[in-house]
Amino acid sequence: MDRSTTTRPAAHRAAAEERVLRKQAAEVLWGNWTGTSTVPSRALYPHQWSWDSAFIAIGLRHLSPLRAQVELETLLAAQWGDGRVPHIVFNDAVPPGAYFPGPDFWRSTTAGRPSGAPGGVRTSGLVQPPVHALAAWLVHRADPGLSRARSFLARAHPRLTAWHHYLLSSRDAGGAGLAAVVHPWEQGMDNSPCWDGPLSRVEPAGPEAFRRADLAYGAPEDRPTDLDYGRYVRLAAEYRDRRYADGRAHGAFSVEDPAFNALLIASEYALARIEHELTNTAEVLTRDPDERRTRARKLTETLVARLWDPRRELFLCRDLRAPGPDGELITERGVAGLVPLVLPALPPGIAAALVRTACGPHFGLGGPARLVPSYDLTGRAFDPRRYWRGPAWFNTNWLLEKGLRLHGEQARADGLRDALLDAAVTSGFAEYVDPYTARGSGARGFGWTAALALDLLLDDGRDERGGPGGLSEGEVQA
Ligand code: 2M8
Repeated sequence: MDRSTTTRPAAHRAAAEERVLRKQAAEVLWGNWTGTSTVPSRALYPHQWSWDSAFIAIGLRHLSPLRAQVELETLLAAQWGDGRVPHIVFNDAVPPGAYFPGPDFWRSTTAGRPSGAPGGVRTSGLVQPPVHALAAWLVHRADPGLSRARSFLARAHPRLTAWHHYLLSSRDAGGAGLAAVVHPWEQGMDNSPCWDGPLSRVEPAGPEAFRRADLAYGAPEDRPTDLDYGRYVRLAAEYRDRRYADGRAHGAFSVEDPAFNALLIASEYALARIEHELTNTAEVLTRDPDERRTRARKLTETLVARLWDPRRELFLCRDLRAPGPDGELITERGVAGLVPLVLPALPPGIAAALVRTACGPHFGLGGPARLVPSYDLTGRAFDPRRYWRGPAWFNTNWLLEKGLRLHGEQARADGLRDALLDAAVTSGFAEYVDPYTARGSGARGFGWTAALALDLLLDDGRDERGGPGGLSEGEVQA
């Protein structure tokens, strides 16, 4: 595969259509802006979510680099003393009960105190995939002058470093060097069939333990079930009651996930770029950025050693609580297993195998599926409507578009880009869509759908000297 090709997608979309898309996406982002951050959806998710904010900042940078910086700064200001970046930062102006589980459930200011939860803002105690260093780098690149004037990177850097350190130390539950998640909400693909096995060991909390707010806005057949919620609540309450202590022995759910770890590695490369920029401009003295790049390459090797399944030609999740010294690989095929395509140091044979899998019967790219589904089209649990059990999502497809481009698959990337832009507009910037028909489900006016559509439209490829979208290993000169 030719990694040096960096052509831009064919400009066959009419300029007028692009103007409309841009205007509509901007309206979504302005409408979801609260003054300091962006909600994923005004109705369904009325607070700030961690990986949503990272993806949103990546799109927002094209409209307002300042707001994109503030978006990430607001999130990072809620970081805990142990380095974790919480998965939700609550807005106290939102009525209690508008979202479940709210701040009274998480009790971050009391139960989170031993782990250094902040006193001035209420948060959840879980985390989400670490897309933030990648977002910070791309936001910086959108307006380096503004970024330097505000010392954006210099202020973000220690927080991003502490965040990655937390994941690679406190969360290394498997002892092999990868980060483990302790709850499906942490990995972000909440009801993926990949979790059915590990969750079956969790005794669900009774219906009296929770009052779902999501069903007021979403159709029940598009959302997780009550049984799922019972298990989510049990796991989260137990973590809270352990005062959010991490450790190998704790918790009924402990999984090494390929997407979570691939995003951590992609963000390590971004952190190396950030450190290079900070050293160049003498804003701060940092460690040698090459050390971090070497670590990212080693982590890629570990990811392959721990999670690659050569037979399925896909990365799998490792269930650390399954019997055996190292747990067991979960044999379900989820889109998380394709996400390592974003990694520049992936062995070429594995990258080629991932492309085959994406385009084969299980994910249907370039064939029956318009967009890559969240789960195996032929899988026993496939459902084209139900949340992360089949529908196509814009963030995972955006990542795959970048990964395809990174590994020289320009034509496939162009096709996916066009399909994403079409689906974003025709679905009213839906939260997720049927992978075959692109019919929208879930929230409309969804933050990362609008942001990533904008990015696909407006990314001018400035980071493509070394590789697409800031995902390469190479140097990017300031
Ligand atoms: C969904 O998750 C939240 C819990 O964090 C929920 O269902 O209430 C997931 O799609 C997650 O990936 C996303 O970050 C969040 C907000 O968009 O919603």
